Amino acid sequence: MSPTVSVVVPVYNEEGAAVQVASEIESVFSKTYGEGGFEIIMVDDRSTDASYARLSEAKQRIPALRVLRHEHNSGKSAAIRSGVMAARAGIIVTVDGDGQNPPADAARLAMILRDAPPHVGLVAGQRRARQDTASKKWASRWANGIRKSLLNDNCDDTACGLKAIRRDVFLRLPFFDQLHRYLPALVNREGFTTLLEPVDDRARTTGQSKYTNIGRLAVALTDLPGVMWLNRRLRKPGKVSEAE
Ligand SMILES: Nc1nc2c(ncn2[C@@H]2O[C@H](COP(=O)(O)OP(=O)(O)O)[C@@H](O)[C@H]2O)c(=O)[nH]1
Ligand SMILES: [Mg+2]
Repeated sequence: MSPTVSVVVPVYNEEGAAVQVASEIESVFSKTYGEGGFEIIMVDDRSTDASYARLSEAKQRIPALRVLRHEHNSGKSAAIRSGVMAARAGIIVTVDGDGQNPPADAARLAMILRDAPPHVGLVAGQRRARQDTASKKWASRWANGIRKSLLNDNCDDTACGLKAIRRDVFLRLPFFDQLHRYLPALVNREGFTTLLEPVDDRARTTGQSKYTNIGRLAVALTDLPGVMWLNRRLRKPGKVSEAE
């Protein structure tokens, strides 16, 4: 029997947090979805620390846990995509591997998507009070404002790691590095609706953030025009019918 929800967790150098994240997800999801109702797919992006070894070892204790590993480091979006491709459920929920996202919120987002009408493709978490540095919050507010006005995606926090998405919708999206920051815009482009849902955020207690403000600005300057180009090049065939 296939699970109802696949929890996909991108992991890069999170040896201090990854196993704890898997255990917390297991305890929350087994209550909500029951044994066999969910799977946890942790995708190690060729970490240079002990993340993969620790997760592989934790598989003995956590039956719902699957551990994938990339041959080459290729970024968070690629890790999410590998997890979605391997997933056995029709509903995916993504959770960061650093412990900042509360698993209870992940279970709730997946439930909202499961109960939503089919035109809802994505339920995107929006962090109420981000537990990050002031400079990161300021840069993020600024970047989100620009992206929102240019793409009209109505989303104030696209970088939130918590997102529930239909697997078939995700697989229809064009893939590029940093795709995960543009999910609302790309899901809307496919004709699906995005629901925004407030979630909590926790401070990072171990490891280091993988992103800097300058690094994110540099990729945004490439990606934003790219997504605008994708939107301009969209042509919609409307309903596709087949002769009887
Ligand atoms: N697989 C993979 N995951 C990454 C990469 N960079 C960041 N992540 C994961 O994405 C999540 C969010 O990254 P983080 O550095 O905490 O970003 P922040 O919360 O915005 O500071 C964490 O689970 C990271 O382990 C990467 O290059 N590959
Ligand atoms: Mg984080």
